Amino acid sequence: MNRLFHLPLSPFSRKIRIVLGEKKVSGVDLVEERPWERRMDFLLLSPAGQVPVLQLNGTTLSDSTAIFEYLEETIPEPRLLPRDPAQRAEARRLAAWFDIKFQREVTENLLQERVNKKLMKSGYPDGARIRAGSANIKYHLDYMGWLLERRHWLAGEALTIADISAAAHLSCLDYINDVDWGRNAAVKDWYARIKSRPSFRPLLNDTVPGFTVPSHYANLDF
Ligand SMILES: N[C@@H](CCC(=O)N[C@@H](CS)C(=O)NCC(=O)O)C(=O)O
Repeated sequence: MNRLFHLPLSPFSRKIRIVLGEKKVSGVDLVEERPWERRMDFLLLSPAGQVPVLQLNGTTLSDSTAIFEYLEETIPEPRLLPRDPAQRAEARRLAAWFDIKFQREVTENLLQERVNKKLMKSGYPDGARIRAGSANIKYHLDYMGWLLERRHWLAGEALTIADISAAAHLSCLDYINDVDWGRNAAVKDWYARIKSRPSFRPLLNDTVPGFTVPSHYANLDF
């Protein structure tokens, strides 16, 4: 049985859902896993206790970058890493930018405080962290804008894992209305292009009880 253990508002889970969609892998059941419950059967699959975990054709994979690399190697088309080594390095640099730097400076501050704490029933949002996340996201959107005024996609002329990682994070933050799309026209145009891809659309139907999405969230033209 092919399964993806995920959480609807987990950027790393969304990243793998988009990759599976781009590579046209069908027949993967989505299983919602609340990692903080530390379910023993889940820990046996994922010693880190984190989503996503992908079970595909008898192989169990965890860590979104390891999963992505596995899928890129076993299902090479369409490519999500460029053929040229320098361009490939650029795509990996920017994917890591979002998975590590953006995650630490923005996603952890906003999503953790506004959503996860509520789901985990682990206290009240920390205003200082929310202010830090709200301030930091501006610099990241400006940097994305700078790139997208020079390139069609974040790492060059083709869609890569960098765009997928970035969009996975931003879509979670958009769910809680924490993205100012008016800040940069090139970023808004880029996100509208990603949003309308068939691989992305299923994500926009996710709902998390207790959180109301802004009206533009699932609107493909904003
Ligand atoms: N480096 C990991 C990060 C995964 C991650 O942080 N997952 C979060 C949800 S977005 C999680 O499961 N957190 C629970 C925990 O760390 O206990 C990846 O790329 O898959």
